[in-house]
Amino acid sequence: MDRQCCMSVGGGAFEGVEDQVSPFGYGRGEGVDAGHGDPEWICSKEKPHYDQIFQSLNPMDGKVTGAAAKTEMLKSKLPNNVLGKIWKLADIDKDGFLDEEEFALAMHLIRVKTDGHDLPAELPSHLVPPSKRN
Ligand SMILES: [Ca+2]
Repeated sequence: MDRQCCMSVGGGAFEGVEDQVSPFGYGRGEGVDAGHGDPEWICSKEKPHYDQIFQSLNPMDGKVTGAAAKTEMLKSKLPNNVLGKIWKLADIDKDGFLDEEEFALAMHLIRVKTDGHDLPAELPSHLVPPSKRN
């Protein structure tokens, strides 16, 4: 052994990520957790911007088709399987279309993912659009 093993030194500031001791642990109000506990729907903040994109996709009866939404979502350069997952989370009523809120949610989830955060298996309740919470 002519090299000191870095592992024996300890993680320093990055130690304890698993048990949320460091600021890099999961559940620090980032990624899908952002907006948890806020009275306002997190997607509302960026919604005017998302609405503009939504309108540019020629919505019919207030909804955009899967094909139109897909074209926009592909611009994120995320892989198809990731976008498919985002679609499933965002199309809350599973009608194969995205309304204005579902679209904003899809855009939000794309942002979460491109920012390097993980996507949830199921949509956390604070991300469900207000109009779809019972
Ligand atoms: Ca829908």
